[in-house]
Amino acid sequence: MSSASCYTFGQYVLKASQVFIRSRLSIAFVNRKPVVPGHVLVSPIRVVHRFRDMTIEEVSDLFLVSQLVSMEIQTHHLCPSFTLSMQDGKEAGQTVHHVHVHILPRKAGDFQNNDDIYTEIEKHNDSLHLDNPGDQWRSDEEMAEEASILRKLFDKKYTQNIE
Ligand code: AMW
Repeated sequence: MSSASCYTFGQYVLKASQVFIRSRLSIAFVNRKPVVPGHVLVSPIRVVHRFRDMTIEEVSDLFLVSQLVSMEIQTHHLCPSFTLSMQDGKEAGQTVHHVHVHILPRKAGDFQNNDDIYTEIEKHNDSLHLDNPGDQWRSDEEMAEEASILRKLFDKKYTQNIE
């Protein structure tokens, strides 16, 4: 994985310790406030606000990395299914001004109704507007530990193919 000490994620700065894949045009990183265990994000490295603004190469890379992440996480978290989602624009619930794919591991019975996950994502977005949202964020150490476990899964097999 190429090194950088931090990355821009819209209006935020991500520590490199949160990132577990860096391809030529995308990064995959752990979420500071996951909706379900293993909820991670994939973004273009370039700061691109909207999906429509991405180049063909960026779209292709973003979805290849998303596919790769879901394949490995499936084995790692022993989860058979995923919800992949993208909120493209304020009215759709996008809060970070930088394209990102949410990858959410799913298991049988994890929500009373399958689509409740979308309500949870919505509530989760609302909570980003609380007075002290940082109270709900995971520590840098916890995120770094999760990323370091995930990085090992990808370093071994794939990094050379997606760099
Ligand atoms: W969106 O509402 O824009 O579809 O989702 C933003 C996502 O980014 C949320 O899941 C939120 O927890 C996550 N997030 C925001 N800032 C950071 C950060 N600095 N590090 C990791 N995840 C973040």
